[in-house]
Amino acid sequence: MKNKIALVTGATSGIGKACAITLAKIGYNIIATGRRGDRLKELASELPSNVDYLPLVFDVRDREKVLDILGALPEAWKEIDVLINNAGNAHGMDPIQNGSLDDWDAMMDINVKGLLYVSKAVMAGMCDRKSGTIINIGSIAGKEVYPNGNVYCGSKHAVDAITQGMRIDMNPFGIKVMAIHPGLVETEFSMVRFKGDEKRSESVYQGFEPLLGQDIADIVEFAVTRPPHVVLADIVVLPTAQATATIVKKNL
Ligand code: NDP
Ligand code: 8X3
Repeated sequence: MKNKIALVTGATSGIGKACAITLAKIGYNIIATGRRGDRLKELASELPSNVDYLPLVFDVRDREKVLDILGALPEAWKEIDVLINNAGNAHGMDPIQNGSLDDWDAMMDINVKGLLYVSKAVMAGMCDRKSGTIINIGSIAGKEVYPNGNVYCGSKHAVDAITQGMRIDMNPFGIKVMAIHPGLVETEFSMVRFKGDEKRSESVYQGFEPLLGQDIADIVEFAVTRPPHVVLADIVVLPTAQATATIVKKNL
């Protein structure tokens, strides 16, 4: 039997990279996407040799490119079984009256519209085949709103609502739709949010044990290995030290 296929967006670091490696280890052929082609090339050496690998370099904001590239996949890669919509980031963390328009555009264009473009390209085949699993990576920021989180929280609340809408519309096709909403995960996320400020980024994860990308990948593995009649619809996962988006027990 041929391997199933998983497409993971934002597989060049953090949660997406861990998901790609984990899914490969359980026998999925992997399509990994991101803007940093060098990182996608390096990922090849971290995947087991018994699976196939297709790296695709594109920006999820580029609607035409997303639809062109995913609409013209090589024959052997067309039937995607699992889509992990993971690409995304926070950009800036300012009171809304001081927010940067560029940051707002980035978050809405990547986290919301990028997820929609990729989904649009992949859902058509899943609907035809009446099979597939879509896992959207949301956030605790999609369940709560916290000070200065304004637009990032808005983008992740949108992911939550879009996931619920997808689950309803995909229901007649038997397609599983789920969301994982993590709390604090130590990745490159804070370096992006704080625009390369290492000290500020490191301080986010100091004084407690944050989640790692692998913790999210473990949930993905559990989700995709459930029997056909089971979908994990909506998962919030936090570090034990975290109670809400803003309450984190730190020993500093
Ligand atoms: P990272 O910064 O480590 O990874 C982000 C990934 O998204 C990278 O692979 C990056 O690839 C990709 N990406 C970002 N912008 C684009 C773009 N325009 N086009 C294509 N790919 C893009 O962060 P995380 O792993 O933490 O983040 C992954 C997801 O998890 C995000 O959706 C984030 O919102 C969510 N999340 C993160 C949490 C955390 O605390 N870290 C908690 C809750 C949710 P490249 O730069 O190569 O394009
Ligand atoms: C990332 C986690 O708490 O910074 O989505 O919003 S948080």
